[in-house]
Amino acid sequence: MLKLYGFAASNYFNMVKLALLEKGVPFETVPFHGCQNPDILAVSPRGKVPVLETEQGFLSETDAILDYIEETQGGIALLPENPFARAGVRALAKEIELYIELPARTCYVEVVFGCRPTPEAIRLKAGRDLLKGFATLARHGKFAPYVAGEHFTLADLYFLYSVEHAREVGQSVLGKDLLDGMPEAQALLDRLAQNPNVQKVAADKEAEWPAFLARVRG
Ligand SMILES: N[C@@H](CCC(=O)N[C@@H](CS)C(=O)NCC(=O)O)C(=O)O
Repeated sequence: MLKLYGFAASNYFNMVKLALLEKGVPFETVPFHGCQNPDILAVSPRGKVPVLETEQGFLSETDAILDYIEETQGGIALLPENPFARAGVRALAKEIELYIELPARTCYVEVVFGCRPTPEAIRLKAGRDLLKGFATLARHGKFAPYVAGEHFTLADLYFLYSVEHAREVGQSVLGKDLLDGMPEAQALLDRLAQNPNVQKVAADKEAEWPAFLARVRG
């Protein structure tokens, strides 16, 4: 059986977890925190979460893991059949990762974890990058009703698990809600919040959040 290593407070872990739940693929979770200890690096070369253990060995990097699951497991497809449409979904997911999740992450320590302040130059860059990232999503996302159109895809996983903290960062560094002017995106978040698997992932995250914060702050 597949084993998913990570922790419920991790947004990347939750992307893979929701993919497995939506597809109905059986899996076990293994508690695992990213760091630079040799035993962790033996499993995850950059010391990051999530990791998927398969019969053939360990896989890291969320996009590679999601592609592996898509290619090897049954259940609902999270990528379209048509190669051009598949590439379009991957482009949307990559844009959300590179231009929304990663710039927001530079301010997580202050804004999401409530630890030390972020240097001003990094806050300014995060704000500039996030404005461009959300403008990209507004331009490219279809939200009809899902990010890439009619069907739930990998782009929705990146959207759902990147936007919440990115909005918190936007509020802190720009003093605005980055989804203002994107009512279809908010409607999609509301729709996804009704999904029982999304609710399960959220409940697991909420249950783990206090211990995770204590760990990060310690
Ligand atoms: N590029 C990685 C990013 C994963 C990532 O940043 N995971 C975080 C937790 S949400 C982590 O492991 N952080 C630990 C660290 O950076 O040391 C992926 O796509 O899986």
